[in-house]
Amino acid sequence: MLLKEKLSALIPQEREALKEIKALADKKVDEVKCGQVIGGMRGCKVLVCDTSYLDPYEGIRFRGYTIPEVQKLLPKPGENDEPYPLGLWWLLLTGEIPTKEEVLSLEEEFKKYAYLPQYVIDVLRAMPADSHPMAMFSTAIVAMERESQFRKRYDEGMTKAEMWEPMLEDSIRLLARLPLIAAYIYRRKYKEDVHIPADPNEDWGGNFAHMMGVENPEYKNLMRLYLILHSDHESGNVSAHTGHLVASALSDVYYAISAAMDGLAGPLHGLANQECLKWILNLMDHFGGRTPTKEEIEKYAWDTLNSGRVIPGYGHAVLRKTDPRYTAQREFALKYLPDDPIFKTVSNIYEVVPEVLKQHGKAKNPWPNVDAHSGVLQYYYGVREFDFYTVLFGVSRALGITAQIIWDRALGYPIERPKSVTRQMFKELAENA
Ligand code: AMX
Repeated sequence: MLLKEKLSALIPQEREALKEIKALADKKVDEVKCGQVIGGMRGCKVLVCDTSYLDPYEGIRFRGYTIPEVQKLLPKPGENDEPYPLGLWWLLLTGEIPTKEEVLSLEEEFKKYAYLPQYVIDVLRAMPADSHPMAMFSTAIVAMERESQFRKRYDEGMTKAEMWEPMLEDSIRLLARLPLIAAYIYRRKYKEDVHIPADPNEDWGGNFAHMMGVENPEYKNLMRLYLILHSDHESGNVSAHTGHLVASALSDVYYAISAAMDGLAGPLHGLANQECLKWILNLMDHFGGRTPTKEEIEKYAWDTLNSGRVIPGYGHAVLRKTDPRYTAQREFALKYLPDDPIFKTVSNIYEVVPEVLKQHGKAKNPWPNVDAHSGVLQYYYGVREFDFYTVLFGVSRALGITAQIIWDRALGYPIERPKSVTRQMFKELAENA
């Protein structure tokens, strides 16, 4: 496999490079303030992640490339299409923009494992009809743990240096199936349990759109874009950090990704896309279904804040400007659905809410994040079941987390184990500092 060959060549160099950092073991890299610990470790430099970096004012760069650069440089199925999401996975793993041939080799590899075993279907069907799609998604992933090559090789006594190989194998097998699992959940829950077989001629992203049942080339493009945008956001966010933490105990990819999905399912993280479209549609309903004026939006935003709720899709723990993932989706909307009334509402909200949040004076970042825009695009193409939106996010986020934890094993990072002290000890430490 071309990707494995590439990684086999890269890993020894990167292990050597890590030795230079290890030699600096006694050097200070950060000072941690009391407020940071009590405040969810915000801003503490305690994680290392090479797949992407999130600059507060510039937004995400995947291996140094901005979103517009990735859109321009990664190979595409056709001239006017968005890139292959698996090209992004190649980039995250290797740091290099792949050739089309390299991406197609990965597409072929994925196709070998792109089937849904009956036992996974049975597990999903055994879950009560009102189970949240994220609970179903996470359960299906962990159910497949029995197939882990990593666990098998661990039981056979593989060395630490070999661990990245079965991690890569497990990741490919899992990622190959995620769109099938997600589409199965979608069609079981919302489309009368009628399922659409995979199309062997489609790429990983286009096939996902096809199996969801939206036969529209624009939606396939949107799906490719979506899968790229939500993939990786360095490693401190809840889902990526969970994946890294769980994998650090040498739990395999299935355990790590299932746990990561449980974190993504929180309303302050990935579930915000579901909450966000709900907020927008409630706002429109409140004004008789029409696009409300900016004054009306302003009043509605204040009502939300005054009732003690957050405005979903706005704010971010790291970002301090409009999320470039929001901007990329806005550009897609401007191209394909400029006159859609919900998109117009999203645009008006963008003009009003940052000012409201500034006046409110609490949120450190009044600008929109990725979730403020993703729902309207799905809704436009007919995917209107809000509680499914986080599953779409999850399929994409698994690209980033698997890339991160394959490298965790390649570099032999240890089990994560920070120190905790009692609240009293912590107070004394701060008072005596
Ligand atoms: N609306 C109202 N209040 C907000 C707000 C918003 N959109 N964003 C932040 N605040 C409030 C916080 O609740 C907090 O209030 P508190 O002091 O009473 O607890 C205060 O502003 C300070 O918060 P912060 O330091 O600016 O943000 P944070 O790092 O603690 O949290 C986030 C970041 C994203 C959880 C928060 O901005 C939020 O709740 N946003 C809405 C939900 C959302 O869009 N989540 C998606 C994030 C992206 C993702 O992971 N998918």
